[in-house]
Amino acid sequence: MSKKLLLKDAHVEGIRYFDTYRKQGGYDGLEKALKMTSEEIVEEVKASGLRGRGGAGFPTGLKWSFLAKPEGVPRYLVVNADESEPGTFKDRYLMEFLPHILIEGMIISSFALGANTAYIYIRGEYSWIPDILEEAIEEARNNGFLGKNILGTGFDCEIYVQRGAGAYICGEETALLESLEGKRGNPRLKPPFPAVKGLWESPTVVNNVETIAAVVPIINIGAAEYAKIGVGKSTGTKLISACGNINKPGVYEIDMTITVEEFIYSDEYCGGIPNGKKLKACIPGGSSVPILPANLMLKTINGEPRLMNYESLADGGFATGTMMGSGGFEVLDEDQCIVEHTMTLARFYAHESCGQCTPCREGTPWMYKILKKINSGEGRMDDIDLLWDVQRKIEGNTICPLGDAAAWPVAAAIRHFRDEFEWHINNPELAQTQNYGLARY
Ligand code: L3W
Ligand code: SF4
Repeated sequence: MSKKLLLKDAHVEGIRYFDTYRKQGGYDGLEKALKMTSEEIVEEVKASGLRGRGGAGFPTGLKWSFLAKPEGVPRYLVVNADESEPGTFKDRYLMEFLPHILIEGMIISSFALGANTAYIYIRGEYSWIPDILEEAIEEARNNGFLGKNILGTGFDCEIYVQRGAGAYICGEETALLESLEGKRGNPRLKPPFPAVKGLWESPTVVNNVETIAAVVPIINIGAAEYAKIGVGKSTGTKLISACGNINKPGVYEIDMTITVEEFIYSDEYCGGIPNGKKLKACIPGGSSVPILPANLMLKTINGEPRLMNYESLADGGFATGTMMGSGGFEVLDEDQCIVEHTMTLARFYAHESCGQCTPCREGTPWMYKILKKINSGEGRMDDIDLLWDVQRKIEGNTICPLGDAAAWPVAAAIRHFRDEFEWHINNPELAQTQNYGLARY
């Protein structure tokens, strides 16, 4: 059974509220942290090996140590709660059921970074969650953990919740900052990174909800204990939101030593595939990461069992591997059509492109158009090569990662499931009326 750090009290009735959270040991971590120096906390987070849980997996302690500290300039902590990646809903779970672990993590992190103001930027569609967060903030303040002179230490901290308006691009950290400043959420060119020039041109750390929540157990159990969980550079626990053709969709906390096979088939996690269907493919890290067919998903190219962690999922590069991403784990059974699925994703990215860069603005709708044509049985063989060519011209040629995120799923679908594209072209009448996965019967 995986060790639980973030969700250990998720089953406790009333854990959403301060009194219950406190009874379970909540805010002990903050009390401990306030007796440390900010440098000691940063060192602890570095030593824990914690990596950003939003998608990129960047080392959190390293990011914190990049924070510029010019005299007389405020610093900010911004929590990225714009969880919009299709298949990803683990931050929603944390905020809805355990809001205080996020608030506690934010206060510890703000203290470590020397920030007196912190923001939670939350996606607009999570319309019921800001009230939950506001209530938790109020409770923390009423109990002396937030506001002026926290626990008599002289440290002041305020947390504000800002709602987004439903744009996926605002999950990109610099678009988020633009939006938080009241502007249209267009990504900025990096560098400068937010750690140097972020919110209102001040040094800013932007971290995902789960990343900041993980700071609480790191302080509670200590970096050394935290780093013992997991394997290699995948330390600690990871939340995975599981969906698609599985018996038990939901949010699971794993230690990153379990195999993909165990995650899909064990009753502790996804509980297998309904109706005894076969596994066809998985997208393990949110819609932006490459899809992998079952054989490569369960075993690496060297025949080793594939593990649910950053290194193992990426083993083999994009030729035979994928990415941990945001931990949005989607399972596709043998009845699914990869062309249709890829088309749906392409439509999403085309809709969400902000339009600043030509390859993304023009390329994403073009990919959708080609996929739609192939899916509806109107494609030609050279459309597959055209689609490959368009995605190649987007990848690496844009301001922000949305371009790559749109290109990778298309590339992986062609790389691993070219036969399905060809089937649609060779069987136009069937393709017009039937789903590929079902048509094979
Ligand atoms: C200072 C340097 N800071 C890097 C910081 C940078 C950022 C972090 C990672 O995209 C991915 C994307 C999605 N000085 C620095 C530095 N940093 N060098 O490190 O940066 P980066 O550019 O690698 O990634 P990113 O822009 O944060 C995130 C993928 O995640 N994704 C998830 C998307 C959606 C969600 C969601 O719904 N929750 O996360 C899934 O794969 O495609 O590739 O903070 O500033 N020298
Ligand atoms: Fe906008 Fe796409 Fe360019 Fe990102 S890659 S800045 S979403 S046009």
